[in-house]
Amino acid sequence: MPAVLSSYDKIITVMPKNWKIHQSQPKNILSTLLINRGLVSKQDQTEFLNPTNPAKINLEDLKISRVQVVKAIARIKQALKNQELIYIYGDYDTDGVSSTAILWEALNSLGAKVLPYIPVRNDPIRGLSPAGIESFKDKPKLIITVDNGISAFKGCDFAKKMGIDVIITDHHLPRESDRPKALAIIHTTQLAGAGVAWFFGREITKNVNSSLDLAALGTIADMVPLIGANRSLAKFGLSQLRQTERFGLKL
Ligand SMILES: [Mn+2]
Repeated sequence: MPAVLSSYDKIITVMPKNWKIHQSQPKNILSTLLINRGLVSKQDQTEFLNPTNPAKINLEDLKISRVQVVKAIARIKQALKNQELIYIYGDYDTDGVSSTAILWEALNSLGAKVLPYIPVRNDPIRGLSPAGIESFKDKPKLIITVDNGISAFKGCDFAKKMGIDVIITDHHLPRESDRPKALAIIHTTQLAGAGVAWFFGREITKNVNSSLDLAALGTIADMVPLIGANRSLAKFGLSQLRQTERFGLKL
């Protein structure tokens, strides 16, 4: 016995044992486990065990506005045609870096002039900001935020003043009921930033297989609940991750 009880020991010593045993048929352990996770209906249980291929999930199911996606794609097509410089404005955590890579690859595959921007860790400014925009090496015509931007009022206003259009893609809860003045806002709280970027990338390129590995990485690292579309991205993305040719992700 240690001389001093650790806090864990104290908890287990003090805590009364109060086991709640769920009723279960001996043969139906799977059903019991699913119900304990809140998956009661047959449909929820089937979806949990056999997630839908993300290629088949509609934007409407994710509460992503198709009107905003169409508007954003029209602006991207214009940028492609005129070879305008585009910056993907990301974040430095795993979700932010994965999101940035997903959209950079999508646009690069179409021949866009596109650069990634990841803020420096410990920089007090995180998310689209005037200081971030000013630190760009070259002035872009279009900024696409990933995993940030839904509350970037100052960043959007500054970009506008500089003659730069902004497309926001984000999954964070908005801090205010107002939205920043951006050209288009692609937003849902149902996914991680990488999930939002993946579905937007799918709409831009019509390629349903690329970067699923990165979408899974961001989704899992951001610790969003692994149900619904997140589960789909995790399942299909993990199997792609096993065969990835990405140097940094190869085991
Ligand atoms: Mn995130």
